[in-house]
Amino acid sequence: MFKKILIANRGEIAIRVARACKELGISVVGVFSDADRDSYHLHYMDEALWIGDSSPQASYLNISKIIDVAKQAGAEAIHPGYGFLAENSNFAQACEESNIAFIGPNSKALSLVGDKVASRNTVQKVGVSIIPGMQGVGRDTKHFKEMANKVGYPVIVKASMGGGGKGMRVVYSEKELEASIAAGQREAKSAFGDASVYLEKYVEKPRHIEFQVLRDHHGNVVHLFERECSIQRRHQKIIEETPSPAIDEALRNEMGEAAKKVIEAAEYTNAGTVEFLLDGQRNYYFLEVNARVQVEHPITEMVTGVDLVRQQILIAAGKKISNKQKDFAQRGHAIEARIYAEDPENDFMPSPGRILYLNEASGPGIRVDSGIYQGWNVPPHYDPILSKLVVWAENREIAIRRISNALSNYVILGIKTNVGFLKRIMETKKFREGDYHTHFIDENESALIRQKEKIRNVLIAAALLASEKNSIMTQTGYATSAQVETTPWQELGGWEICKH
Ligand code: MV4
Repeated sequence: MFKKILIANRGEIAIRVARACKELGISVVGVFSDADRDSYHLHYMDEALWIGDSSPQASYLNISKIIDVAKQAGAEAIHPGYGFLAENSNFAQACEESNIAFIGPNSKALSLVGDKVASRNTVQKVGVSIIPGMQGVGRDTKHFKEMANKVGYPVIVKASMGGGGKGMRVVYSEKELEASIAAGQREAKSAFGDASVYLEKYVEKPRHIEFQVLRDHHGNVVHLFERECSIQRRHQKIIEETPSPAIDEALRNEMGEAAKKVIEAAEYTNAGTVEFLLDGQRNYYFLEVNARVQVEHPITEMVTGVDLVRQQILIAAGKKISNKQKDFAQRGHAIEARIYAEDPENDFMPSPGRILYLNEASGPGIRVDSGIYQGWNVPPHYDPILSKLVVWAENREIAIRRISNALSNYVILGIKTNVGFLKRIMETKKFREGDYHTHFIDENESALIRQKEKIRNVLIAAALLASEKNSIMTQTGYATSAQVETTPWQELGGWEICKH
């Protein structure tokens, strides 16, 4: 087993990984940029090394610097977390060349799953269904036109080296096709340094369902069921839950087995996620492999009892997965809501700044994976995720009430957050019924965004009360989960102005 692991990340995920290391008796080396000198993740490290100035390029994306500090600290392995270098095959290769274990798949598997066209071909060979479309990259306009006519409009043009939604163009008719190809190529070139694009049938209003898979270096592979991730905005997931309200036992087993086949075909090791689209007729199609521990991994941990980060470390150290597929089961229901420093009323602009007051939710069945503390200044340089509120309950209905109450009790003052927005999603009829798809937020955005006027009036009233009566804000009760309509007062969390 490793004695020392370097965590090449920051924020809540760096803390999550540090916990798994400590529980294995492994010491942890943290890294930080100039912007992260006071960051919470450093409190969880046995030692911490500076890797560069505040820009991600100079620090958390700086391959040679991270390898250097890992060597300097004597770390035998690097955990990349998610984002930054987590799926970068050059980074995995640099680790391999330096004899440092990269806690993830090897560089060859990373290259394969990073190439969406190559992945489609690999997956098709093992008999897992892919969305009808091109086998390779598009050659010329004629090739695109022929394929579009074959699969029928609408179609979607995607970047071969893309993923996560960048470089995608939906095309509704032949007259838009040529311009969309050109635009897709330009975007792909600038985002991924590779202009190749391909075309497939566009699946309208699908659900996004992904399967968690683990595969060791001895050929053992298991899946840990699905996560439903359809509640997203501009390709950024917001709420995830498991089990998915959309699939039954038979379909779950079939998709889980398909996910394992994908991972085997790619000769992929460690933890990975196989993404599928599910259409309105319950047909599922392979979309892509995410080669990292994902932001939403805790919901799988809550219903299976498996510590995924611990498993990642054990697999990287060469250990065998000792359990068989039949040993795993889903128990109860888990939901995660991602808490961001952003302003839903202002087009979700990032809202960095000082956290003046923080009271994170707690209670039975509540887990908060957090990277923040009261008094900390959220820097503007990175992804604005602050923490993740995760709940477990016996069933979906209770889990929704539990997370709704927990959101009411989650108080962050000083910066704008999406907490109220998340709570309003939980209160919609469609979410409660489990009847939603990937366009849920787009279709309901205006209803989900608080009326500016209403909240402004409440804040003015609060300020007046506070100044005139020399009162302070005191935490008191909380909104009841039976409440479907929220008032701005409730969105302040369990607070009221009290005379002092
Ligand atoms: C699609 C699609 C519909 N049809 N492909 C978005 C991110 C990337 N992983 C692939 N994505 C999509 N590919 C076809 N042929 C719709 C999406 C999509 C989506 C997928 C998953 C989760 C959220 C999404 C939001 C919009 C579009």
